[in-house]
Amino acid sequence: MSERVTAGLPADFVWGAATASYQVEGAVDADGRGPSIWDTFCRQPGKVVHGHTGEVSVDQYHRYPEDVALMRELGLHRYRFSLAWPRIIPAGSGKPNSKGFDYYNRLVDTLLEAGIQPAVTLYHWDLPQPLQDQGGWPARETALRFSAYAELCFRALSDRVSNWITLNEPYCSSILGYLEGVHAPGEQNRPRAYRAIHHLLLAHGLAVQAFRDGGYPGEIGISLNTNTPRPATQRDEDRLAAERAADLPTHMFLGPVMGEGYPERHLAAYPEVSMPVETGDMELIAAPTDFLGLNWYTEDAVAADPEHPEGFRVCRQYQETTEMGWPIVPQGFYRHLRKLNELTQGIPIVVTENGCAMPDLLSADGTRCHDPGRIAYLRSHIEALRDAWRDGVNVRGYYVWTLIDNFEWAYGFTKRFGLVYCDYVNQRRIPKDSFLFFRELAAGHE
Ligand code: IFM
Repeated sequence: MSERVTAGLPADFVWGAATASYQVEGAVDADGRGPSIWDTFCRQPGKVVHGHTGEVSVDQYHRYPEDVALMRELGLHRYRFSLAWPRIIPAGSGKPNSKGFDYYNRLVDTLLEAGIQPAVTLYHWDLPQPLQDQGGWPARETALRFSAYAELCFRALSDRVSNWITLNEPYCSSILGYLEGVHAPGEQNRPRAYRAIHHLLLAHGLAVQAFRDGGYPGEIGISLNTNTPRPATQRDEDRLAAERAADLPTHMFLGPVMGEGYPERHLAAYPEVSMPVETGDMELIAAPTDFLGLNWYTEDAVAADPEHPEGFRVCRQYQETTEMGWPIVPQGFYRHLRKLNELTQGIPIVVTENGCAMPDLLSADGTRCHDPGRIAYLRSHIEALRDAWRDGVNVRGYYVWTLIDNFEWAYGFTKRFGLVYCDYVNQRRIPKDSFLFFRELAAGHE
């Protein structure tokens, strides 16, 4: 008999599932919520496939009791969700909206009654639109506003919430949002994107400082989508290309958080960029966190390319891909966990996202949903994580992305990542086979 997927993981290993406010809540006009940059972006023609928006999505704002019941059935230890800043402070700064907190109080209480610990992300991309109108993340002021918002959240929820994540994937907020223009707010401007990087990291540092100064109980960290591409060949130039390809996704974010500053080699490739660092910023950003969150999906192979400002190009790969077109490379997950453990000098790593969009097959009577591809992906990645743990990586938890199919940003509802299928016509929830697989796994049977 082959060994259990999770054999050897510690008894207190955390099994969770993650979502984000704009992706699941819907109810964008309910109870005084203000507009976010994603509401604006979705209204611009051609930005989101089929003109989809998060207006209704899976309506978790109203259907959270049903979703928490599903989480309980799944045996989750923790549910990671994000707070919508525009629900809590509709204008981004100034007067809070107590009805925004009412919702999160209801959600947190329902989770706790079900025996599930909340893990709260403060920012998962839904910046209040008024703050974007005042300059967005390229403006330093936004970081200060974030700090005030974070403090309000700690005060309101820390009697029941002890797991906090400041930012989710600041790479996406800055690079996809301000350089590539494929995420809100849809800008394409490298200097502004890099200013956004610094102010996002500053926002993180200020929130950690507010958390420590307030003496709130529990743990705080940041979720980064770092990755370390592999060289396509063992030639020296390809190895160097692979190192350089990690500069932006990994070292521009992890470097400052680990107290090592921004990677000079990367910045030198873009002379038009200057990081708006003020005295004391780097110390704030480097304040120790209790864990590092890792969001990981795929690994690229890269080769040298003298035409590229950073000297690399992404190569074709033979591996099968998910519906996102992302190659499935569980060994890459193992490699990256090992690398990250080195880079973070062993502080606890929590995988705050991993999962895949895969074809789902609904049974004719609509009661079952078969997704063998997702089960295979999850199994192979959790085995890679288990092997990394055995080989000394201090990885303490795993949150699957995601609990339920939802609004996949620029792809709208065309990509399904959930353990639960959602029929968007009638909001019916149907647990997929991968839901049953994950339940076995969290229970220690698989
Ligand atoms: O859906 C996203 C999530 O919001 C952030 N990390 C990647 C996921 C899949 O693309």
